Amino acid sequence: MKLKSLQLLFILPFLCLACSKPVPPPEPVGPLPSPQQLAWHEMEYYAFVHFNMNTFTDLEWGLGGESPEIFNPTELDTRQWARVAKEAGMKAIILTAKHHDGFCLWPSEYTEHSVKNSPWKNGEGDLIKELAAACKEYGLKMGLYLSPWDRNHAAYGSPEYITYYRNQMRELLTNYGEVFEFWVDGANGGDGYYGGANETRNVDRTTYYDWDSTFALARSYQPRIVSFSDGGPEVRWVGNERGIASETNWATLKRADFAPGVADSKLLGSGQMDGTHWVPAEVDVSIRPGWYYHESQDDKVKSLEHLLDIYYKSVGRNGNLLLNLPVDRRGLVHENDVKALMDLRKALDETFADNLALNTKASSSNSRGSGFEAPKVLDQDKSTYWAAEDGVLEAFIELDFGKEIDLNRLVLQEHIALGQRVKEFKVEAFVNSHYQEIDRQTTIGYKRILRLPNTKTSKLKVTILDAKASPTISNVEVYHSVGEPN
Ligand code: FUL
Repeated sequence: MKLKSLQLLFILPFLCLACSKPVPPPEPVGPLPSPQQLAWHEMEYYAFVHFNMNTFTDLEWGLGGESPEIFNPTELDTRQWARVAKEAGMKAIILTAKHHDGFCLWPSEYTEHSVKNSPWKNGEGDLIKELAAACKEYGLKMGLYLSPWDRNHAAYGSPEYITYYRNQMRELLTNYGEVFEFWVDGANGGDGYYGGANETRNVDRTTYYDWDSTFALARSYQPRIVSFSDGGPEVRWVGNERGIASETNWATLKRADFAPGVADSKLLGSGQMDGTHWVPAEVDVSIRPGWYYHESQDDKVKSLEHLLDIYYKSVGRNGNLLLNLPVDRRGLVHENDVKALMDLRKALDETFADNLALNTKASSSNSRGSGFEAPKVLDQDKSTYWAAEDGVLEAFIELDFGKEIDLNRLVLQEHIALGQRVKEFKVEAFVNSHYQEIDRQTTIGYKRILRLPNTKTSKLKVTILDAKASPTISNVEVYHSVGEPN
């Protein structure tokens, strides 16, 4: 008898294992990101480069009648751009292949208004080719900005210009290897040179380009590309050029209500919880006041404090940061900008060096079971996550540090492959033997970074207060920044 019960004790766990069904993952809550968009989210921080005719005319918007003779960088070095971007921790460079004045940085077959008629390399140069090679060498991705508005082209405003625009798009997206992002801005129509007509031309921004077909063409040339504009289709503008995403930032949008140049900037900032498509926000901002280089702004490079603030309000608010570097007349990222970038990198590296959540104990008020328990938020595996049971919209995760520690930064990530869910959450610290609220916020999304007050605590609790469906959290990190202004 004794032997029998012992045997049973031994066999029982195996029997249970054999009969217990694996816990299925939660059902996704749409809209969902595409694989391209998931890869895009992980890029987080990359460079914009505004370098073109305006660099030499000291303008922000050229009229279109500038002579190609003016374009003449003396020390152009895309490898310097790529080295700087890489050392700054950026993942890509997006270049203004053509801005509103219409000058092309590659020898386009469809116009004379390009580098081929400039003194740079005796008209033999191709800046896109050079950038593609430099990005490849430094392990960066390349993106291209092709302004829809063209103040140089004689046919701007007519159907002929759309053919021209699409031909140029094809050149850029088929001749230079992989392009990760196609960038379309919203400025469109107005005064221009227009082949010498020197007049005002306006277009219907919603219909003129037939954007659905134009973006479909981009995808046909580069299946892994994401296209950016005020309303996506894959990546949206954040609604301002100050480097600030809204605190509430849904990656979802009612896409049909937006078009390049037709956008409600407030809605672009927050996204729409009930959006029909996954269209996450990209935060574009320049490291100087202007997008283009102006010597007069050499001493107006943003301070470390300002750049850190931008980082927390972009990457820290579920947006990607596209930080613009106005390459100078030599064709180099200016020394002052390089210094600012490296200072930012150093500050971020110091702050995020030591994840205090590692080796702590994580528990939760609810979990859907095996494979979805609280410690999954600490395993540094982006494919695993803590999930509450279906229908449970309020639940917490608690981290027990085992001793009192100092902290002031919290990183949270949702498992967005199953949709963005969290609507509201609070953060509490265990101070003087009881929990005290230290922050309360709305959305999380791909990534949320909170600058918390300096706090001494032995435990931290993150409570999801409301969500579109049971929360799925893939990552929690805790830090103590000492060098940064808090
Ligand atoms: C805007 C343009 O008009 C600016 O010149 C700049 O390129 C900015 C990034 O996009 O729409």
